[in-house]
Amino acid sequence: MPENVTAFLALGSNLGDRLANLQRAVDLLAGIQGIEIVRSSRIYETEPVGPAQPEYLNGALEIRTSLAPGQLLAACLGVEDAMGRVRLERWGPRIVDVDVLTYGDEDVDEPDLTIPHPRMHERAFVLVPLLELTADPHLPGGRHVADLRLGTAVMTDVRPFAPPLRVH
Ligand code: GSY
Repeated sequence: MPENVTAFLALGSNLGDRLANLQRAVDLLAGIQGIEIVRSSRIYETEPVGPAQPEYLNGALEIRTSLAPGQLLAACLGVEDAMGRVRLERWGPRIVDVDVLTYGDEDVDEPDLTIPHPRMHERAFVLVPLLELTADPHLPGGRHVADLRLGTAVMTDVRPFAPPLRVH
């Protein structure tokens, strides 16, 4: 079993009671052996990226985990399934989305799992909450946040909506 590793997860929801969905995802994750939720970011309301669909609520979590990367992905998918997520359309609306963004400083390149998340550095709805939790996340391709040259425009489609989720 690996030593405990710090990982960051992204949360999103754009169907039903979105805030309650995100809190439920945290509660379910917290009940999984090998996952300790350390902190939640604040929650942001964000313009949908992709096809027309309702606005999302997005946030990020810092966790400590003894799970291997593939086990952590399985745990995240298990939470989505337990909450009744149905995968109809790849970029479509969803009750909940739980993505593994980073796993320590490791790079994972497996058929069903790429870490760091390959599009995380392009998405304000991921970066803005994540940067509340860590100033220098492990980004794809060895990038650093400074390389992204983020300006104030990063906040255009990302508005603070609610305080951090309860983690204990
Ligand atoms: O990639 C996760 C699902 N998703 C989102 C999201 O979480 N937030 C926003 N703003 N747009 C999105 N489009 C998709 S697909």
